[in-house]
Amino acid sequence: MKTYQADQIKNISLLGNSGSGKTILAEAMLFNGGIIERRGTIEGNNTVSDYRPIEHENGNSIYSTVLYTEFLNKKLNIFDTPGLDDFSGGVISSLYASDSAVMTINAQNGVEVGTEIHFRHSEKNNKPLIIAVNSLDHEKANFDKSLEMLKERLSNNVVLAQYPVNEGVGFNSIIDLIKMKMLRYAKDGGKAEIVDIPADQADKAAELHAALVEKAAESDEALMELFFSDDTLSEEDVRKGIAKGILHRGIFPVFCISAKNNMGVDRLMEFIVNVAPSITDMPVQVNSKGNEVKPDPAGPVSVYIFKSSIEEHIGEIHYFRVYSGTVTENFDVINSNNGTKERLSQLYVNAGKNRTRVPALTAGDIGAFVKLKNTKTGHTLNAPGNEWKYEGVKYPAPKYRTAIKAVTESDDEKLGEALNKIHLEDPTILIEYSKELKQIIIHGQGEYHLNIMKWHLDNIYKIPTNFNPPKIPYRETITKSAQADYRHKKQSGGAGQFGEVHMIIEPYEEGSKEITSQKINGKDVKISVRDKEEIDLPWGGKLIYVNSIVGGAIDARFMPAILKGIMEKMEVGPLTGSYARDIRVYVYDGKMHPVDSNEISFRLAGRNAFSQAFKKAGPKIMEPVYDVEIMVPSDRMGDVISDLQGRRGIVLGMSSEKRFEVIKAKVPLAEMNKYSTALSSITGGRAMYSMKFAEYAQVPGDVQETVIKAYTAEEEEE
Ligand SMILES: Nc1nc2c(ncn2[C@@H]2O[C@H](COP(=O)(O)OP(=O)(O)O)[C@@H](O)[C@H]2O)c(=O)[nH]1
Ligand SMILES: [Mg+2]
Repeated sequence: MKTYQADQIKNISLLGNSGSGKTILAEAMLFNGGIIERRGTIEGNNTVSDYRPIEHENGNSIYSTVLYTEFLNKKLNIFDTPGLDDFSGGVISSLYASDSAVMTINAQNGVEVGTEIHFRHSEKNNKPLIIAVNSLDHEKANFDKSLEMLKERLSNNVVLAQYPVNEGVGFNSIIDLIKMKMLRYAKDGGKAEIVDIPADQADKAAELHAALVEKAAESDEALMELFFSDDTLSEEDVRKGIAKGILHRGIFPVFCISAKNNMGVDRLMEFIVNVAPSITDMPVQVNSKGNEVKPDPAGPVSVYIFKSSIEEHIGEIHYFRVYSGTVTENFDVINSNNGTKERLSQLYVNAGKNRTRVPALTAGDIGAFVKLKNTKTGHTLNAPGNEWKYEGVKYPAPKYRTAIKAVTESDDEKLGEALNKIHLEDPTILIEYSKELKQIIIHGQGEYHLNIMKWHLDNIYKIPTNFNPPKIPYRETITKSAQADYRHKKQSGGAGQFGEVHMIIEPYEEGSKEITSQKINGKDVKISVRDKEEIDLPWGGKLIYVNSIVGGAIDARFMPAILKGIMEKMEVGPLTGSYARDIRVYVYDGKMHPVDSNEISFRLAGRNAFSQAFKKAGPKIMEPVYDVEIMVPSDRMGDVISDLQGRRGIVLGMSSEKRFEVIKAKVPLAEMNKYSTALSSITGGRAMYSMKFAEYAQVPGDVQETVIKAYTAEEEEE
């Protein structure tokens, strides 16, 4: 394969609802480029893109696949993405590595849930978008309806670049409004015969052409002036106008295809290679030092790894995008993320699992490395001397959790290794070994997402596992002040132990002031602050440790031992054994023994005094509360809100954003179990949401009772 230069390379993501024909379109594109000799089918489980066992099992793309093809002396790098929102990680990393996207629409259904969701991803990533209405050969194809939905549900900037002459069974002709010609295809598609527009289509074509020309003119002032004076534009100027309009999402041109019959695909590819942006048209990449990294083939080598996968017999494959320079084999680079040296021993371009070795790849291109030692997704490799990094792919925060356990304990280690591999291939699956909850918690994007993960554990790694309800990381705190004394004394032979601690504890809040006196046993006791330690607890919240000892009742050297004792109890709250937080402790009095006092004695006295005081101080359970943001079509807003209220959620606000209502709420984590599944069933899958930890808040009395009961029952079981 020849080495392509930046402006000859087009990186495109295929977006669209599941079943809209992305994978089949990719297949046709590879065929038209001569990369494959025959086109596979979904039913035959032999497409280049859906090559993984799980994809054959499901008849659906699960991961994004990197493919390439060559057309008209240009290179197209294609990212075939999964349509289901649970797998949006693959969509987001693909968009990151592309310069534009093609959205396939199933002409039977028009705009679907996944269309809206993917459109939104393209919007967030600010990538130009071309629309391909597919399956025009289907008996139920409805182009006009699809177009109407596109304009209504996606954008007013949707404009026809083509329309079908004879949609439905026998579909073979398209009017091209840029060329102002008709494209006619033979039965098995391929290359169009280009003929004049027939008389009966002339008026319609002229009218739609005018609309396209006007839209193209809108994208550029000079073109607009030209358009006003001449009332039309040359084909060249229309192309220029469209290119500009596409670039800033002012135009979403609509093309017509039957991916299955390979019709319209050649023209779509021609448009992509000639008009869609390449890296040189897009905003210049900026590295973490704020410097522009120009896509210069002679510049220093800098590549970003946007995706990794593990293939049988090969191991890890790392897919990269070249930001600067020309990568060649046997080149030595430095991984900027961990400082290690890597040798790029082999360089590939991929079409699914098929790899072709290439001598060089230049800025703007996409390729793959194998046999790297210490490199992972998200890392940057640079020519020695440069320590560039990039902002990188921003994966969605996890929003679905489950606990997982190997059925047989002896599989634990194997399970850990398998989970690491799964995370490497899919960074939206996060693994947390929670010491606190004594569970392995898997975080993902939805129930289906984690079920697919389990399928891999069962069938590929052969590790039987169970999913269990994940525990909630509760916290404990106190609601009022309390006092306790404790004397630890042991004098049975040998060296004795003696320590006595008097303490007051109270709830702590950011900015609250220390007390100056306290009534103890009917007497006002003055409390002064001699020394103070503010401890940021590893599990969140604070412990303020105040030394208020007067008259040397306890030596300062014993204070750390007392704190140690308190911390031991902070780790296992008295109600549910959860971590405690937000407490201020005053040690104001005590007693020492000239011989028997030592650290152990004070640690134990501190621990027990704290434990007793805690129980008297109105202990309360706190739970994690999340900020939840939900985007929902207006007609489902009421249902979503009442469901949130059933989850003890507090709606903080609502606002309208393009095409959606946005609901912001605070909801306890304990009530978010299986939320993605519930939300999907309330809205027919048309809502999206994200969640982020907000704060710990005290649980209501009835919930506290239930939680304590559950904890006690579990303790008894153990
Ligand atoms: N009739 C017809 N069916 C198509 C066409 N393109 C794809 N399909 C079928 O639609 C189904 C989904 O296609 P696929 O490429 O997997 O869609 P994806 O989920 O978007 O990747 C498969 O059964 C395809 O054979 C087309 O142009 N016409
Ligand atoms: Mg697919």
